[in-house]
Amino acid sequence: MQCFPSLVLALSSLLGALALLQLSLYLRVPSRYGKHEERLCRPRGRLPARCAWFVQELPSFLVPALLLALRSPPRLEPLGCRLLCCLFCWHYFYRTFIYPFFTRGRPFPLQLLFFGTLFCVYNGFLQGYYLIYCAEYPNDWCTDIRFTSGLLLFLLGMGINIHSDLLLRQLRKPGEVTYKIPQGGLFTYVSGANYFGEIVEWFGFAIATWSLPAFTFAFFTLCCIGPRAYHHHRYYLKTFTDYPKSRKALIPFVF
Ligand code: NDX
Repeated sequence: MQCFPSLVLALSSLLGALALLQLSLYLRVPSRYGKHEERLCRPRGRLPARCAWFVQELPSFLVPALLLALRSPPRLEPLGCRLLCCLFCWHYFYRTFIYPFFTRGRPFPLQLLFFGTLFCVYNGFLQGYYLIYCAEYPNDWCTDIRFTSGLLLFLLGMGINIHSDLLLRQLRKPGEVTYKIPQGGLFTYVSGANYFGEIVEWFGFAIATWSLPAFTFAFFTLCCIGPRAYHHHRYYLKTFTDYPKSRKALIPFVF
């Protein structure tokens, strides 16, 4: 396989278009899973959350890993390039092999699982293909301000995301499916603390890679889970009369 810049451009543009479609579809009505799924008790058409998240996220880890293994002779020089590919795989290792096995979430709708899996194949290919076959970085990229600041943001975002997912999980005992008011960590300031972390993470990745595919993916993430944070916030305000009034939806003190 070789690098086709026009393929990267086409796939990134399509991802950008999907982000806008996503925004227009889910700004007014949330995507129908988790607390926004109305028909909760029908097990048909749903997969247990553990299984669903594993299946859905696996391609985001597997596709870049396969591309890396198939690359002959191995490239990934300089060090900056190798590190960036590892960051992407590291996030999806967590999301595929760790997150699903601890989740206490409700069963996930099969239809969304299908589209989610397709999305992960698509994005895993785009990010992996670009980093492994196309990206060119100078040898001193690791000391470039874009790499270092992006890496810091990525790590900060990932830390917030993992910590917030943990706080959400601790709200339930095993087998429980009720919703409670999240407390602690960044939930003190926003209802979508896990989403805020994930968005910071992918914008950090985009800055560190300084690439069109990564910026488009960060934009997609914002359009996908930004509106969802807003809908979570509205849900909490509607459901809990004692919900903290100073808490924002997604961005601390701002929105
Ligand atoms: N999966 C990313 N679009 C998505 C699945 C849905 O990783 O057709 C995007 C991802 C997919 C989406 C994915 C892509 C676009 C799709 C969409 C479906 C339709 C859409 C395919 C792939 C589509 C077009 C048209 C463009 C093609 O019971 P429960 O499950 O609610 O329990 C929850 C629990 N919890 C609570 N427990 C007690 N009390 C409370 N108050 C609670 N609040 C929540 O915590 C869950 O078990 C858990 C987390 O819930 P929630 O709702 O806060 O997060 P969730 O949305 O489930 O995300 C989980 C993690 C989170 O860290 C988030 O940052 C990350 O995954 N994520 C999620 C979505 C996308 C994404 C990251 C990204 O874009 N980077």
